[in-house]
Amino acid sequence: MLAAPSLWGQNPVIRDQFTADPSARVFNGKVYLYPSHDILAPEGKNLRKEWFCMADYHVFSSDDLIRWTDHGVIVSQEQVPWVDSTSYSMWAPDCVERNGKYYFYFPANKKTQGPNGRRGFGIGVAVADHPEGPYIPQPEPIQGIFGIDPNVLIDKDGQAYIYWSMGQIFVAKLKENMLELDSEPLAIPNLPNKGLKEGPWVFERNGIYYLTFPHVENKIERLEYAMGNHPMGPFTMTGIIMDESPLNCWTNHQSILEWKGQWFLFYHQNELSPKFDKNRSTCIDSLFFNADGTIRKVTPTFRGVGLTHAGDEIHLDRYSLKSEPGAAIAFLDTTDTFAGWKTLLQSPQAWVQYNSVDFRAERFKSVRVKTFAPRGGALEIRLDSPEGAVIAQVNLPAHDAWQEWEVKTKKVKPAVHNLVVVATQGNPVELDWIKFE
Ligand code: FUB
Repeated sequence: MLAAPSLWGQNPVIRDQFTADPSARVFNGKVYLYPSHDILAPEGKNLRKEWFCMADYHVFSSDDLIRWTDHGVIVSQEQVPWVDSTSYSMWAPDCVERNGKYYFYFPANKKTQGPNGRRGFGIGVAVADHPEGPYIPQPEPIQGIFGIDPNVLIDKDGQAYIYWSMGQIFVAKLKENMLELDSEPLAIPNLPNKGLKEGPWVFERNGIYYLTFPHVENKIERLEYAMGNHPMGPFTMTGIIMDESPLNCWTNHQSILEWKGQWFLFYHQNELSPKFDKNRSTCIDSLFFNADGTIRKVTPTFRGVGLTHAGDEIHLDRYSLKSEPGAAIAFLDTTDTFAGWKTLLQSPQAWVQYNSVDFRAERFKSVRVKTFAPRGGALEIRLDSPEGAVIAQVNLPAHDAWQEWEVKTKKVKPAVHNLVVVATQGNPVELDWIKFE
């Protein structure tokens, strides 16, 4: 059974569970997201409380990058014969399609010891007829791989390559059956020697092969890339795709895809778990190339990608811009971060701007606003910029519980607009959302 779709189009994109290491793929015109599923270590299982804990994988799909449907669990540690089901080690996966079959690659701790006496990580494959499953796991992991973070590229000539990491980044050819190696693993040379490298994601654009990966150049991971002319390299280190997390999340992990003419970077942050960076959430931002094929650095945003329909709840805490100082965000409920955030307009003329709101489909007559303002206050809603036309004014009598207010709006040209909400009085106002009706 499908879970109810989540409707955000803002970062993070999934808000009812933690989703890390997002591998995004386009299958049959839709975007499918195969992340790992962070949880808190369950009690009584002899697990490290401060470490990664992952028991299964969900798959999500979207046809607009805004509405995501959770198709539920596709593979769990209990279901795979070779996986140590007490290890909670189902780390970063990937999925590719070949000849109508879907191959889901995932790392996990093995039950049995390898030739080096270590249990360690193997990489398994589960196969399905549809991107959302059901997936049938192979009885054994891929022979010849000891590592994590599988990523598969099927090149234009049909040859498939698998990349993974274990200290270094490795590549090998895959056989036509997508289940066995067809060459000895090659440790990819000329990447930084110092600092952890993991999470390879390779894609091709205009004949250039991009090897992207998280790397600890300083204290925590940042996203870097190298460019080459062949899936097996040689690659030349080229630059940084995303700097270290402003929230100090130790890991990051990326996938990059083109969809409907735009390139996107999928990555993760710990914004829904600021105190524990092993509970991470998928974010999406647009990615652009320079004329010479190099990648422009991506700055993480709250706003994310896609339009927000004016008739939906517009959560301005995922703002595009804000006044400094005077505007801030905070969790609605610090004991339940999945409930999201509120916007705090704390001084006169404090404002937040939220870009790309779609007014094209309907004529709206009023706007509904949910606020908390114990001393009362006043808001103005302006169009396109902080100095833009005022389309609504909301006077707020003092109220000490969250309350909704509805006021008439001026006519809004049916187009995509940026919205700005300004506190026009000195009293602090907390804002949950606004929506047009
Ligand atoms: O999610 C567990 C590990 O953290 C992944 O396998 C790495 O890429 C890092 O994101």
